[in-house]
Amino acid sequence: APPDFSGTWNMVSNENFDRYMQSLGIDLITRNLAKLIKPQKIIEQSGDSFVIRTLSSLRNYRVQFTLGQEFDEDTKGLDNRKCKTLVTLDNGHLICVQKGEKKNRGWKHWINGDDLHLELSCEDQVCKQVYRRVQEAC
Ligand code: VL7
Repeated sequence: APPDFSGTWNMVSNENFDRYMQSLGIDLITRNLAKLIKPQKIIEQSGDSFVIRTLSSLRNYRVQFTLGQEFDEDTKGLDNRKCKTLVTLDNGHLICVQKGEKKNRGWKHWINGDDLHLELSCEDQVCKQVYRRVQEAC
């Protein structure tokens, strides 16, 4: 069965985030603030439809999509670019391609136990993040 990404997930590790942000042209002051935060992901999945919220004290970002349907993404509050974005599910991996000004841009999510993995790519940089599931009260 395909995984259910739904839930609340807290960041536990973040590798190469600074160079990923540099590849997106994020200024030094913003990068230094962004490196200090540990965002939370809130994912709502129902069938092929997703809402992913990335929440932090510095910025919030929300993206909504249906698998296999390309859409216009505006990375407002992040690097403020427009992309043609497509997300697909391949062997339990949620794979996003963000076509636009930046080459080789996208991200991948997958689940391993209680961990949600995220690889963010832009140009020649890959940022590797891990989030841990927040257990809800019974
Ligand atoms: C994108 C941000 C750096 C600006 C603030 C940093 C605060 C918290 O694309 C992303 O997630 C996907 C997959 O889950 C769904 O949209 C997260 C975060 C990387 C790049 C830009 C620095 C300013 C980040 C919103």
